[in-house]
Amino acid sequence: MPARDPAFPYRFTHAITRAPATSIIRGLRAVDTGNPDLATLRAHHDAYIATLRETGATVVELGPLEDFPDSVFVEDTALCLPEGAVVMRPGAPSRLGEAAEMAPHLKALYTEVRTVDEGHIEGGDILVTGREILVGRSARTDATGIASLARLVADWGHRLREVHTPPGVLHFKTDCSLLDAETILSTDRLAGSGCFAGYRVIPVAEGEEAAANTIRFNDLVLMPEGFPHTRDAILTAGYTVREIGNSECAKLDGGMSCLSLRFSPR
Ligand code: CIR
Repeated sequence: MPARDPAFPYRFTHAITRAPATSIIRGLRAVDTGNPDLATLRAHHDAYIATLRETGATVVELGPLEDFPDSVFVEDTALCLPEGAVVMRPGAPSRLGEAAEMAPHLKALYTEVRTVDEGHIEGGDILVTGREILVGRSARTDATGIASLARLVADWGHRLREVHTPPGVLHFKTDCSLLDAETILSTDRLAGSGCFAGYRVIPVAEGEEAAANTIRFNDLVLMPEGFPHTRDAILTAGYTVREIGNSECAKLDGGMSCLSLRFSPR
């Protein structure tokens, strides 16, 4: 097995995004706070893509899928690793078909594409760090799905650690994100479980829990706008931050990580 670059979880040559469908107004949400405004959502999505491109990455923009209201949230359809991609098996019945729609696009960029074929697992529950892959059990991700993923990535040299997504939280990464191979931004309610022992943890400011879902993408940290205390904590720790509007995706429980698949295929 070739040596892995320790920066592999945050250095990327490629990203895949998907344009929001007009059907997104029927998208899943835990609490109804109103429908997203499509023009604003598209403007935020465009800013997100432009920021990914600013780092020099190639962004593959896929067309909207009207049959799948939540399909803008591509992260949940796959896990992308240097050695290959794994197509997920979303636990939300309305999202199951999104994974098959993603598979051909991954096959165009990777030589190895594998598929989870039992249980359920969504990409939002998976955090890849410099030393392991953390997978949160949640309402969308079950033990069978996690075991299936563990088998599929074992011969690529990846080790999975099962953890728990806090009750009432959609995905594991709703509450945390990777800032570098050893540093995690996390809410206190998640870090309090002890799942990040041995990592450096930067806490999300109290009352700003919705700021936990950021992405480190090459030299930038993309975070939702409107969370000044958490932004300042990330800046003080030495990262370069770009704030992106997320008011409309937030109505559907979506954040920065959900909007892209990020990878560097070998
Ligand atoms: C859902 O409930 O599946 C979508 N409305 C939001 C998915 C967000 N995805 C993510 O956090 N990875």
